[in-house]
Amino acid sequence: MSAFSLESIKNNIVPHKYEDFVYAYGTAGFRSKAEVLDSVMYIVGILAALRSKKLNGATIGVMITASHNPEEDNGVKLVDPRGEMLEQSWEGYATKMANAKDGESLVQAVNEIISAQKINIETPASVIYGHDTRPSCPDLVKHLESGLQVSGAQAKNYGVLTTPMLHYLVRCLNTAGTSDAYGEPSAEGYYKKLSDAYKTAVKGYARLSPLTVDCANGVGAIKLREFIQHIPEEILATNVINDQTTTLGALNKNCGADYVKTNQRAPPTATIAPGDRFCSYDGDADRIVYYYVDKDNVFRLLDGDKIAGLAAMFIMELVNDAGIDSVKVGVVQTAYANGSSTRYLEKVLKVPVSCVATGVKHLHHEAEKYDIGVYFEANGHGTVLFSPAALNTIKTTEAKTPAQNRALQQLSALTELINQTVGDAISDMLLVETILTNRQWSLDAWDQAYTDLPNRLVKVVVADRTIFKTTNAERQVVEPAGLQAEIDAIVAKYSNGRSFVRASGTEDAVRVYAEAASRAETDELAYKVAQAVYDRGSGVGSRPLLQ
Ligand code: 16G
Ligand code: MG
Repeated sequence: MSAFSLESIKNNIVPHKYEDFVYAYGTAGFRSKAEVLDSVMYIVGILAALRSKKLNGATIGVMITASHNPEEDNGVKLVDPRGEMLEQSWEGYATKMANAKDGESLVQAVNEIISAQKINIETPASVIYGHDTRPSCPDLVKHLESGLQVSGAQAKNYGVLTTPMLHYLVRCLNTAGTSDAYGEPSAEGYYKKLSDAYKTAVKGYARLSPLTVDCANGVGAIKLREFIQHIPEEILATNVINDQTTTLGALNKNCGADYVKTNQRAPPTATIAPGDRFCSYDGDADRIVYYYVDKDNVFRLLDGDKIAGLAAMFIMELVNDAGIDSVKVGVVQTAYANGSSTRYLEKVLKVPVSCVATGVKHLHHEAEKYDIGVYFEANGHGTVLFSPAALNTIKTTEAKTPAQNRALQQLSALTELINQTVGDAISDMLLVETILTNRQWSLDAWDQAYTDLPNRLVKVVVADRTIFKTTNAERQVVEPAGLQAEIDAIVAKYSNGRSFVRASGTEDAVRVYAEAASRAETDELAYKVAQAVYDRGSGVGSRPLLQ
């Protein structure tokens, strides 16, 4: 291991592929075509080392993935010591460093961070990293390693991982040997923690019919196969499909959670009949949706909103049965949550619901405000967080009846089963399977909680999406001026109408969401709002591009 050296940082800079390409650390880190990311990997290595030094040598994680994006894309994001996303105030540093085009300006950017953050560069740095199955990963890893090398970081490559496993490892390493130890910092440790908890949580209940898991031809296939070695088939039966992790071009192609959610249909590779149980992961296995076909062979999606409703319902009942009513449950959603789901949570479950801006980090932070915070985006990103106080109550309450004892044990198992660092497809799948097994419910039975309002998501390509500014958790537009009034006037004409617009954080487009009482009304509402966005956005071409 070498020492931190500004001279080396300058001399080893990786040139930018294109002169005019502008990099930005966005909702999911840096993400774009893999071919432009070499220079970014190098600076991420340096940034991760600086972040570790700033936090007294705590281990920082780096994950190389572009999630549900096509195979030719890639991306990279940093993971903070407790397994959360990189603190937002550092995103600007990442962007600044990534756009430094020569050694001099990179060193200047590094020096600015060191002085603004009062970093002692003598402090040791520790960084771990992992990547998904994309063919571009090995080369990108080399550039990352070069950045870690010039920063003198102690680094460890964990190889191919799901994103949530990397988050898990970071938390384990940083809590090892403390009273807060999260687990064994290895893939085995992760499998063991989750599988042991699952066995406890379903003990005494009959196993459900097999679950088919579409792994998007990504890393989830490899890791799920390893994981299920830890659970006997009499306890959990799975059937893995879309597991072609070495077939070029297969990743996320016509499969995976994003395909299913966006197209509202099963992947063409899935043969699905009434009574069958299916779920889909995305390319890095941090997101999941369930689905089935009803008796008339109509496709039914059980998305992140449905998972949130199921989890909140089950956990609230356990809290009640455990006699620990002081522990308050809350749910966090975004504006994309179906209106019916919000109504179900508020009116039927009577659980407090908060709405925050899109992006896991926003939901995660809001969920931390509850004793037990359930958070899910409609697209299937989400988890359940237990506060230290809630954990303590669950662990220390003495049961007075067998029923109370059982509820406390179940809650305790859930605290181990549910990934506390970030949404995790494998862990979320086990959560859903636990609840359905405890209830002996089919997917159809779960789906009865409420009926989704018809909804439509459209994309409008405009000249400059950054002029669209929102407030109130993205539910209202403040700029361009006048647009919100126009949307309000359009929405007012539709029964149960709701619509909002926001600039995408991952694509160059403005997204329009609409829902209303009927499919026809929903489509008309979406189209009218999209037209209004297009007119204000000095649109590209002659018509709004709806996708
Ligand atoms: C990213 C976010 C996801 C969000 C999506 C929105 C993370 C890990 N991922 O994938 O939470 O739903 O962006 O995309 O935060 P959009 O801004 O293009 O609509
Ligand atoms: Mg993902």
